[in-house]
Amino acid sequence: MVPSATPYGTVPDGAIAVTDGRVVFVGPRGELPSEVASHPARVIAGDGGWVTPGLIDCHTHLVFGGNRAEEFEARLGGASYEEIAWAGGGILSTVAATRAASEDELRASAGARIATLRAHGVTTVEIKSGYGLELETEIQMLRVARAAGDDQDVTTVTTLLGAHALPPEAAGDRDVYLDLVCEEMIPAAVGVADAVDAFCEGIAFTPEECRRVLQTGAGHGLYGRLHADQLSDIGGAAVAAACGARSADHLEYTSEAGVRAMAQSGTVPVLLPGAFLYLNEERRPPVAAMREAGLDIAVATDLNPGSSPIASPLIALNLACLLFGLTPEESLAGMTRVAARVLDMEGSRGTLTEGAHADLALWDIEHPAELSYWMGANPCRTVIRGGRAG
Ligand code: DI6
Ligand code: FE
Repeated sequence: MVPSATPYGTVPDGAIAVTDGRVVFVGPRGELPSEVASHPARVIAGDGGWVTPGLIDCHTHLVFGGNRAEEFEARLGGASYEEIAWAGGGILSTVAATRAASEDELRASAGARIATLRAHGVTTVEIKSGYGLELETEIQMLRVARAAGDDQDVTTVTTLLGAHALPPEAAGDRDVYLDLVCEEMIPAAVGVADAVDAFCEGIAFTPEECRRVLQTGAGHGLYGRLHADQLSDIGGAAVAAACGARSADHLEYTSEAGVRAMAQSGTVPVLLPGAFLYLNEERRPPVAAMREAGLDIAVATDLNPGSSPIASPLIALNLACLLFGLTPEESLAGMTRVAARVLDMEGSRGTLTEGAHADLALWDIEHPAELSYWMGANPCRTVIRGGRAG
């Protein structure tokens, strides 16, 4: 999908030529350069299907041990996500299960989740740590994320989320834990992580604490992301913007001032409708204000065992439309071109333009709105990564 005045950037009866894993031509079939048209090394026929850039799931927590089906039952019985967190459950129960799992177990279960995403058109996935909350396990999660991506032939981007929750052994001493994150985890993550993230929330870390984490990350060459304004407005979006974070994610409670701050700093809003759905939230992110401010919006699964056990990127597209009012075109851009910007890959992935990586998905659909329209169907016929089908 090339951004243009044409809806979806559609090229009817189009052709794409690939050399050495990169797109070298995209346009009408009749305009294929003659040397390619007459001597193709290999042709994959579209047979009337649609080709889009491979989907980019720019926000997941898919490396974890165990699952939280019992917590799901408890929440259906009336317990709130925050009550469960304050009682030491929630994220901390996944921390216990993740610490108890072996590296091989984590790699296999993460690999199975990545394989599911790939089967639904994903060629790039961002994966966060945050269920170790101790140096060794946090770094192990990042290592596992990269290895599991390689196993499944999916490009991975990794994010250190040491500031996800306060671990039990910190015994409430926030400063000691933040020292561990900033003085040990962040330096150790250089080389295994691309970015740093924090959970800015009443049940997690304050704006001041998150600022420290993002600034320390930036000092080590890790760009920033922030879980912001998911359950309350504590000014998270503005903190992300002030720190020059590439994205602020969730944003249900973000104020107009927060939206303006993001527009000024170029911080991309990432919407995660799965978490909104599972947590039975009522407050919706300020999509109209974002559009008015000229912000492009990214969409992701937030795949995690607590607030968003959603392993389908297409369901996330569907929910972004149904729950947040995105158009199917905005939703698809949010998981391709805009998601690439979040991951510092703008122009090289998430777009079908000359020079971009040849990461493509081929769909058995008649209209691209079908990618947001079906729930539970999977029209993905083939995924091509780096020019190779598999
Ligand atoms: N917000 C979320 O939605 C995930 N993390 C976060 O900071 C949920 C993580 C979990 O509940 O395990
Ligand atoms: Fe998240």
